[in-house]
Amino acid sequence: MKEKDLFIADAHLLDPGDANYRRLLTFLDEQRGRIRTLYLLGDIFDFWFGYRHTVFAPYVPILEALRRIREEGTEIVYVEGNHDFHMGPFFEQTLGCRILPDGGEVRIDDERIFIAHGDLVRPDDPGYRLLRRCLRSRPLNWLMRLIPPDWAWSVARWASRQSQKTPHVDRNKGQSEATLASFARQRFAEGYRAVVTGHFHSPMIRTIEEGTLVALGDWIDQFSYAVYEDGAFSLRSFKGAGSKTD
Ligand SMILES: [Mn+2]
Repeated sequence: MKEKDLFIADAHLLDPGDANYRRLLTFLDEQRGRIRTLYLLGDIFDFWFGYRHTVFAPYVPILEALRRIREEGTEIVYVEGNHDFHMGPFFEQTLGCRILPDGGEVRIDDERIFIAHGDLVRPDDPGYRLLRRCLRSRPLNWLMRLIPPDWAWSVARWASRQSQKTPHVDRNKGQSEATLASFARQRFAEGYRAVVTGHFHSPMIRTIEEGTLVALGDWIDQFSYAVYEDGAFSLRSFKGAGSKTD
């Protein structure tokens, strides 16, 4: 029976030998055939670019796992993150995903749910929004197609290492929670019943007035994810192979 939906974000996958990568494959394999919709809320990959006929070799195992899940009838919804956008033909056609570049509304059991990666919840962030627009622009898309994929991978790895060195304002937990809560309140005022986001790497589930706010945490060392089942959200953590997930 497929009556539950799963939400996962921020795995930042890089190498199939990494512990978090292997654990995600195990988890998806255990869940196969039991998921109605799998919501991937961004930064599943540490770097993705959707070429027409090429995928980065380290991602073959996860792409195959997603394809198997899809074959069992699970829908996949992908919200782009700040590390994975221009999802391209593999996600759009081969996996038949619904792609929401900036997040947005989905209907679950006729309820309006707002899903987002989370990088756009801060209202006062013009610098980041400009950078985000440039990275997603058509000229950059063209440029990416001219550069050999091996170079693109190296540049992205370098950029990712640089960004890990500079502490980001979003790592401030209290401030992030307040920002998220105020973002969620606005969505609840618009009639959404729940807001689900990734990006903040800190799992949290809160009931605010009439709505539920879920921050997914990450799949780097927390292995946290959300489940929507029987009309309610819950936040869980996957302990590893053979553990009782539910
Ligand atoms: Mn992110």
